[in-house]
Amino acid sequence: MMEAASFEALTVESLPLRLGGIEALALRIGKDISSWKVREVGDGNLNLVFIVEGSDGAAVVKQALPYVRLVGDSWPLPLKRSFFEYHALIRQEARAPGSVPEIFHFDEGQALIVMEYLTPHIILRKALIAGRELPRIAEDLGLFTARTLFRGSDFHMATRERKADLALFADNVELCGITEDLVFTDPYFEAPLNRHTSPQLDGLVAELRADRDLKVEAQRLKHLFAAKAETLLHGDLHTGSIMVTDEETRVIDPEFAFYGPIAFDVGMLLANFWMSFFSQRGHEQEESRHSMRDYLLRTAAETWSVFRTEFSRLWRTERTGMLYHRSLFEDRGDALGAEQALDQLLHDIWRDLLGFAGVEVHRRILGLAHNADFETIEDVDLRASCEAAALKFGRHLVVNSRRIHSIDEVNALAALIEKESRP
Ligand code: SR1
Ligand code: MG
Repeated sequence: MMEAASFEALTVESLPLRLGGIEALALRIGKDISSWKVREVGDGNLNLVFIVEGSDGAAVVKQALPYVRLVGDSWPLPLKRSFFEYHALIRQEARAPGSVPEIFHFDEGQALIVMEYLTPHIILRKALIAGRELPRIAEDLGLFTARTLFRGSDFHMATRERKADLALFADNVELCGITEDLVFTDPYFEAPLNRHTSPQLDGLVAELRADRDLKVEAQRLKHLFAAKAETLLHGDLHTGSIMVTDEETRVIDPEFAFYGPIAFDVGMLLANFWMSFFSQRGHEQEESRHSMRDYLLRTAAETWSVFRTEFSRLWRTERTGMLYHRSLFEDRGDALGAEQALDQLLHDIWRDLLGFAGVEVHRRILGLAHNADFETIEDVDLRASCEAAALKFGRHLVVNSRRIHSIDEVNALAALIEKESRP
């Protein structure tokens, strides 16, 4: 039996020779490896990402490293995350066709995925920082979340198949562990790798860490995240995991995929729109971001509305799994019963997504992994003022999730807190 080659990280120099024999890649970009141009462009927290251009085209090679790139080899991380990413991408393509990059090749031993080079797409977070109003994202992301989350659940899948997937993704322990610690726990105490804009935020940070209601609710959310294996999540659906043009939206990077609550992906996504909203004041030196702020609130509202509509459509037309079986409702002439169950389910998702959104806002300002929306605001006092407003908003979402009834209410609250934070 042939020995599997042991893992070796690619470099710009070694890539053509090492990957030149992969037919799927050579077919896409050209066989003459001497003409391949390779750039390493990874700016995320974990992996290597190369763009490889040849005479006939280009492709992306993403390779996991055996440690957290952001921190270094003191924090080991299994290469197997690449396996989960590959399997999640395949399922997302099947459940929401056209929403993810095309996969050309996967090498489990080398933890690398060769995929479509998306051009002229840019990372959504960067577009929002630049003040671009992307016309399609609410519709595309509302559909993406509804379709992947509904079709990966026991509302739709055959239970044997879903349980097999549950078992497959249950092994993504370390990546889940990152979320469990970084999102739900570390922001709420002085964890060693935490940082925040100091001294400007010191007082507010101390207040939040002493806030019993906030901590209890954050732990309820962590419990939900760990125990409610409801559907296959993307697991890290922030605006850095989305690539856009005015015409198209693609979702990338599902290496955190595992079975968890539907509300988690939706909440994380909306949180990133709201963080972008609060950060806009830090980017408006040259031009007003008034219209951008309106656009972001509108986007959050439209994403949620598209999600609800599509999820409801799938509930009525594709509810083929073992939960809320039609034999109890439609088949007995009780379509209203199925509608009542749908209402209740959407209500639960709504409540929980508010909480998940709130903790996501907190962890991006108080924890290890910050986001460029705030980080690129050079004036530290201005940045702190934007962050403080977002922190207060996040606290309100987490603690009052039971008492907030509509996305218009949330957006009105965001607008009010943002306005009051102005000098
Ligand atoms: C140590 S990894 C930090 C963060 O980067 C990823 O994109 C996830 O959001 C994770 O929480
Ligand atoms: Mg990522």
